[in-house]
Amino acid sequence: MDSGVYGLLGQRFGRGMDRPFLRVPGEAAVTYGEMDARSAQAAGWLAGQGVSVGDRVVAQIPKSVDAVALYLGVLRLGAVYVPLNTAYTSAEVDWFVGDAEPAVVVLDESAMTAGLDAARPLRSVVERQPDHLAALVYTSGTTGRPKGAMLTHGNLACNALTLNEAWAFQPDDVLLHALPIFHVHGLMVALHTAMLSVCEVLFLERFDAAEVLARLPEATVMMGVPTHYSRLMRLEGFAAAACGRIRLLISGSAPMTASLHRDVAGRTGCEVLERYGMSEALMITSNPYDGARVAGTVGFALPGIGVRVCAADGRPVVGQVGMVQVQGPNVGPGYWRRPDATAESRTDDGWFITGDVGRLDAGGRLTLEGRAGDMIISGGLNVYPVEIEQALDAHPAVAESAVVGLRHPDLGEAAAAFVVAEPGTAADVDELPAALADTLGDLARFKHPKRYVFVESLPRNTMGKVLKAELRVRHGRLFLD
Ligand code: MLC
Repeated sequence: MDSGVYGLLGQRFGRGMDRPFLRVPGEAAVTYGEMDARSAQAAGWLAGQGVSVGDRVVAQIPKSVDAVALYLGVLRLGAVYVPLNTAYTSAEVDWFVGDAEPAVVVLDESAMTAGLDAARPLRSVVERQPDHLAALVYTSGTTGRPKGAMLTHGNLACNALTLNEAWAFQPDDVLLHALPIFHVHGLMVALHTAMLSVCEVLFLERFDAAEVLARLPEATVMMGVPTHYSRLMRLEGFAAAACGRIRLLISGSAPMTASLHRDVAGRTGCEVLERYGMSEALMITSNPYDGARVAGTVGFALPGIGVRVCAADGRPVVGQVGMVQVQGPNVGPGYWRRPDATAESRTDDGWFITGDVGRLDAGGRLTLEGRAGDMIISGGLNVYPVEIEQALDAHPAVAESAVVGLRHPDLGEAAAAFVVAEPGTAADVDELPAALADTLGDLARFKHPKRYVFVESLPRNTMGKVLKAELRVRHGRLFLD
């Protein structure tokens, strides 16, 4: 793999340069050849800005054809792509820029597009080895400080090849793509897998259930998060007729409930294929393409990947609940400039500790049972309570707070804040949520609690630690009733 992941993709799509790649509804499809040329312009533009091999390029830009060209241009130049959620506030972006120390930060899409138009294309693909860095994908940390998960060319290439085969991609597939492209799911899993078979990608700007339903009859494969499927289920037209060409519906990034899995199958005749992954290790397990897709499970370790579940004493166990650990060419080398966090995430024998709790059956099928920490997965996005609690606690009317994830009919799980008002501040409970939302102004809106509950005190154990599990049980139906 001398020319890295771009070399691999190019080798495959080089056979079909005239074939359509990205098709935005209402626009002419961009062919593979056109994307190859555009990414060469992106590489030329970046080189003109002083970007060279190994430099980071941070991008916070809307989903577009040129955003894909920028990503591919970074890969072919041998630089390191750092995508940021478009919902991040400028305070959050400043933090990421400070941490990643990029050569270039792309925030203005139209200036970028003009830059690409004017750039001299750089057609060569820089030589890269499997252990060279290709991307940093930020995931928030348990201490509230985000960590950049490093992904190499080798990680991306091997995972793409594995998924392309496991999910039986063929040149006549049409992938319906309504995911954001600032995370591994929409950017790498979806695009690389399709590119390896030179497939067409129906490229929707965002997930709008009605629009997705309208486009579904043209597609053969869709990848989404459970919220996408639960939103589709609310539309009557989401039924077998709309899925006439569909051969595969894939779900990931958050657990799909067994009932949603059954409901989708009942309505469309398609058994959703649920898979499991994370930014640090790309895709880890998948339900089988041929074989039983069991609702509520995430299937088997993908070829070449080791998955084990370990008890508290570190012993691998079968049939019992324990910590899920992973090993393989999919696992990234660690967190950017955080050797402490990298070391903490590895066992002594080098397995990556996912932070997920699960159970393997004797046949190797994995069922996830929850997470070791407090992390909330809301609509496929990770939300870290400590970051929100720290901001809430800084408000003068707040004595203390605890943020937990509770079941939510749309988002799967959503953040709820339990707040103890500061005595004597005479906080007006009706006005407090608005005031607190203001306090959270530096944090992206998707992280903000969807509900504030004012309580006299927080439940604690004898050591004084807040019992979040008790809050989750006691208020488990907050968003459901
Ligand atoms: C949007 N909002 C959310 C949210 N998304 N709140 C909580 N959780 C979310 N996921 C809030 C906004 O802040 C805003 O709040 C309001 O909802 C409307 O915003 P929107 O942008 O119009 O939302 P919508 O388009 O409806 O988006 C919801 C969604 C989207 C579920 C379609 O979040 C989505 O596409 N999620 C997919 C995420 C994803 O790709 N994850 C992959 C991670 S990779 P307000 O208060 O301003 O009104 C990974 C590894 C792996 O995990 O295995 O795949």
